[in-house]
Amino acid sequence: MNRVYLSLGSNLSNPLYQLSSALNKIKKIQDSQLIIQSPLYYSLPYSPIKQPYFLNIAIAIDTSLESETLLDHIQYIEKEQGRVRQIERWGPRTLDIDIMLFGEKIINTPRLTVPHYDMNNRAFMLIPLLDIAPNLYLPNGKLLSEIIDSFDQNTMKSVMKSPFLT
Ligand code: A4P
Ligand code: MG
Repeated sequence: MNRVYLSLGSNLSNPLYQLSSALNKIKKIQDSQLIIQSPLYYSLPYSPIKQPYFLNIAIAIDTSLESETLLDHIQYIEKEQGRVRQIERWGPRTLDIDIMLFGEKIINTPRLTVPHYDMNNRAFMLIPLLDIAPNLYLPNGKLLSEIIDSFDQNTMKSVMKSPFLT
């Protein structure tokens, strides 16, 4: 059994609906159990491209699935609800589910890089993660809260707790 931390984000097609629907599907993944979910956060897009703000959440699940089997499940969920049909073409994805951490494992396969390759720079991933795992050490031996302490003020301000209940 591994404790897995997932990051969910959406900035299109009713993000609140996208996240709650994804959570309901994650709860039904076989051999897995949802342990805890963070509050919901608004976050400014971490991207050079202008786009709407995101809603982000972090969750912990316990799973006895192999990492790539779990990835199959989350990609199926993304596919089911993650794209909106626009006129004559598929629009941008409305749901991102990333595996931040998979137990203590370090994974580098063609399909999977864990820990997530850029999570240490992403306040929208780490701040919700801190809510659900305040004493977490990352596989590089660093304490999560210490990484967040080193963020500058602008990075911190890019992520705000949402008043929506989840
Ligand atoms: N893959 C490898 N490692 C992982 C992992 N740890 N978890 C592979 C999940 N997937 C992983 O993913 C492409 C491939 O990565 C998958 O097929 C899988 O095998 P993708 O999600 O289709 O790629 P993408 O999202 O188009 O690109 P990328 O680089 O993953 O985008 P990011 O980096 O995830 O950025 N700003 C805010 N505020 N909030 C957000 O949620 N999200 C993004 C997406 C950008 N800015 C954001 C947010
Ligand atoms: Mg992604």
